[in-house]
Amino acid sequence: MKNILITGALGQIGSELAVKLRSIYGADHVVTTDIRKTDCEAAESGPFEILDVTNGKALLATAKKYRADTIIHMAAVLSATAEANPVFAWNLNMGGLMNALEIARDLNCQFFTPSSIGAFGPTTPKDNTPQDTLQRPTTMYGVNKVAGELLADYYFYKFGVDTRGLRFPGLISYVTPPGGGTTDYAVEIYYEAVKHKRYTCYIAQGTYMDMMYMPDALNAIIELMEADPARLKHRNSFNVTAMSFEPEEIAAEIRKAIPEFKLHYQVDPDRQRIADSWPNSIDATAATEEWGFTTEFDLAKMTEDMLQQLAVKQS
Ligand code: VAH
Repeated sequence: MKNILITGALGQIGSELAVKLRSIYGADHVVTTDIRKTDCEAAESGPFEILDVTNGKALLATAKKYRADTIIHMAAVLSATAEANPVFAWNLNMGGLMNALEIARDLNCQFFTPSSIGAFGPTTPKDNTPQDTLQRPTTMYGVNKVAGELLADYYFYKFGVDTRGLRFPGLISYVTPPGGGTTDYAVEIYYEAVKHKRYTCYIAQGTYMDMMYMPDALNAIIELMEADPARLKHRNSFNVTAMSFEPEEIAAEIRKAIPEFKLHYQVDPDRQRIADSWPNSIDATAATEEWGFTTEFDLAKMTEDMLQQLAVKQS
């Protein structure tokens, strides 16, 4: 990877990935793009362009302007937003992806886009979900992710585009809060714990979902993109996870640092329905075997770092 274009670069993953990639490849070798500019390091530490990924001509012009040889396509809406606006989500998530894949084909770029545990549905085996299994999601986001996996694989098999992807679990970070996700509670709880020592959770007690701390997610993207293609039996997309927990478990970990922390519940039926359709835990063996996937952060280590970082950020 030497000239990287990131779409959706000011979102939860992109905003931290851009900074990390610039530290590795050089600021001028990573152009960040998003639908609007916000004051953040990802927009100000190197070249930035306002870009609507549903405008294929603009995306092509930007890729040519920066001589992109790698496209990291992050622009999409997440599960809860997609479920509330399914037609908008299809047009953005699939229209943007199609444009990005076409440009990767046209300009011979390596290509990454994330999938999600949302690509699985209620008929998928829920525990230790295999890499290769039934995928019949019941959400627009899940339909987008399965279609996206198939489309990215198609561009690999049909046109030889070097496409690679990861099925991410819920991602937790203290830099850019997520928006419109189902797993966002696992981020909000830390912010609220530091600010108010209490949190009202919209996901029901006992709801297990896979999660990962952002530093592990960023490393996974870079390690996958740098992996020897000859070792890859899969492309789009690899199961990756670091942990699986339910709200009470993250609260118990928080109480080790904030003993008076209180967790309440006010379940959001829409996001609960999405969460209930997803696995309890997934199996990441294929990622480990094919390109050495590992993680550094478990729930205890992540909680310690999140609370420390947020105490500084919110002071
Ligand atoms: C969401 N954070 O909640 C995203 C992610 C696995 C969850 O895809 O929609």
